[in-house]
Amino acid sequence: MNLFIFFIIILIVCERSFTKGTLLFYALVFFILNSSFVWHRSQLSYNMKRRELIKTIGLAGLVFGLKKTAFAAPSKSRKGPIVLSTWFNQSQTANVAAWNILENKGKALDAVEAGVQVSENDVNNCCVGLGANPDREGHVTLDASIMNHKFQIGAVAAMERIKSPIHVARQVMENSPHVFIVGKGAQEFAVSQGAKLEEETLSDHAQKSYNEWLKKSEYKPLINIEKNHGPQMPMELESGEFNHDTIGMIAMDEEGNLSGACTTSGMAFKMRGRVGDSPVIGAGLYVDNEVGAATATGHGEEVIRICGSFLVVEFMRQGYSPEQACKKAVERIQKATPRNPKDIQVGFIAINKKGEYGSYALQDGFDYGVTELNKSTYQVKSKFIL
Ligand code: SD4
Repeated sequence: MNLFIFFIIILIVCERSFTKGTLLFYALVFFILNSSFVWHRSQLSYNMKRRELIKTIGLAGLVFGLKKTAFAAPSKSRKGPIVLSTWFNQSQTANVAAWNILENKGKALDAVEAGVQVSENDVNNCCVGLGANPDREGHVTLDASIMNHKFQIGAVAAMERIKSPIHVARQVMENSPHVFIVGKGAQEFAVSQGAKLEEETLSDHAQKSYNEWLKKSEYKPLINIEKNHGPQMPMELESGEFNHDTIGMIAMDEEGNLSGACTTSGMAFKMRGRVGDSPVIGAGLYVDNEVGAATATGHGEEVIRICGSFLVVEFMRQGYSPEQACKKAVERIQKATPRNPKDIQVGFIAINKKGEYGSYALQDGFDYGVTELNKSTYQVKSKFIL
């Protein structure tokens, strides 16, 4: 068999996925090797000497090695570490916790976990952690997911009385043979990992909102906490602080590795057992370390419908910028939803491997916070399509 055809077959067997770039690369390797072979054949009257053969194979090996280094190794971030998270008011404190880790050359995974834990620990947060609004039967049920740069994932859903669902999600990822544990099982797993089973009480603001909600018992998620307020999602707390929503955080560390975390109490006054997008890998969160990361906030049913965060990452893989990728995913929701798009809100944030980031929302009002080198956390108001 022609040596070079054999060599190309070996390359193809070694490499399972093909992008346009990969195919072009193989074409180039084949061209170089084949030209070299033809030249040798003419020079050596079809009798290739062993020494020349070794040289040619060496050259091919070198090219193959260079290809692996250039395309597959995690590239170093050009911008240094960066972290972004949904809803600026949460980002201001959450990103700081993440940044403390990133600026000390810590890992993106540790940063996003520590970052979103700030919101989980904030008893005044309407929508994250045990202080958040309950379901329609008065139970606070929490969802969370985490993903690192090696496609390792962990998630919990509908978990009650455990303070840090993101930490349990990480323990599912690292200490269990599974990737997703829900309900009572998630709670038991958390306790087995050392978590304290907290009292089942509502925070003062959640109790007040719930009492208010019980008067009508209507399930009507508000499209945008930034523009609307009421018993389902009080915009302003008694302290004067503004309430915000699910926190999704994505980060790139000094090494250029990406990770993400997402944690929420879900939609206030949801049906018992309802799970949204936040703990569903591919919906509320996705990370592909060769491409980028994305996370979502808003009506989880709509994000799940289109595998939202995965879709954003796939659009970035196709070459779209983070903002364009988010926009295309939001447009997909607009097209796919059986509801009136004006009645729902969804927002995505995304970052690519170069450290470029962006967002898009269905409606006005979504914002997020970004923290990077030599800059304090700044607000970015998302563009929107309606
Ligand atoms: C959910 N996506 O459970 C979450 C809630 C949220 O803005 O993000 N609200 O559907």
